[in-house]
Amino acid sequence: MILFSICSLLSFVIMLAHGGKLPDPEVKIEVVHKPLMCHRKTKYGDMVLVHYEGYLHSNGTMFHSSRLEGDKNPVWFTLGTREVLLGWDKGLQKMCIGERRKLIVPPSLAYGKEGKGKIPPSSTLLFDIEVIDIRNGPRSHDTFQEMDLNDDWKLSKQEVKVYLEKEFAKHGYSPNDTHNEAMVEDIFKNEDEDKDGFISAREFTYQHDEL
Ligand SMILES: *[C@@H]1O[C@H](CO)[C@@H](O)[C@H](O)[C@H]1NC(C)=O
Ligand SMILES: *[C@@H]1O[C@H](CO)[C@@H](O)[C@H](O)[C@H]1NC(C)=O
Ligand SMILES: [Ca+2]
Ligand SMILES: [Ca+2]
Repeated sequence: MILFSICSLLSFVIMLAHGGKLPDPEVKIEVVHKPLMCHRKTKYGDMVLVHYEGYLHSNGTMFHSSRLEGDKNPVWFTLGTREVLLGWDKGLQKMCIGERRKLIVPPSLAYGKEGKGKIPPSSTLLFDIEVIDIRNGPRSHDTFQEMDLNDDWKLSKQEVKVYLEKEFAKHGYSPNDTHNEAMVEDIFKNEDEDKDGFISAREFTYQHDEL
């Protein structure tokens, strides 16, 4: 009992010491389920496949469910690139395949003061999210290393071609050299900015603005 009150006194004092400045808005994360086996964890730039439900935190109204709405398929997104809500980018790091989390996302990391569609202005949201699959993002460091066969930190046309051939084969397309070579030329036209005949790591990871 005495220990308990000392602890709560301590945390009260710590709270006072932090008083004055408001902490950055944070996502509250609750791990609902974590699988025993975990071969890889989500990280910046990964493509992540999820099923999710979204609720208004105020009264629990569900505003979206990937399991019940649309084509009922899970959805892919790229983590950490603001393709989705900031609350997701922050709250879905280091997750295993099969892991489920509840996120409580403040409005500033969701739809803000304006709200959107079914979501009223300044809404705190609750998401229930399950990770179904994780893949290397198209521009990830891992993808670059996989493509860079001789580890010289740049991609030759040959390396890009080999990668394309592998990718096409993986998806069941019959090999077509003419087509692949045309694609490689096209890729280099766009990505090899300094025209030295190689795609550097910097050129590769740079996100080109869509025109
Ligand atoms: C929950 O809140 C939203 C937004 O304020 C409102 O539109 C909805 O009717 C509420 N639902 C219930 C069950 O109270
Ligand atoms: C290979 O690709 C070229 C160029 O895209 C196309 O014209 C040709 O029909 C393709 N050949 C085969 C066998 O699919
Ligand atoms: Ca190389
Ligand atoms: Ca280059």
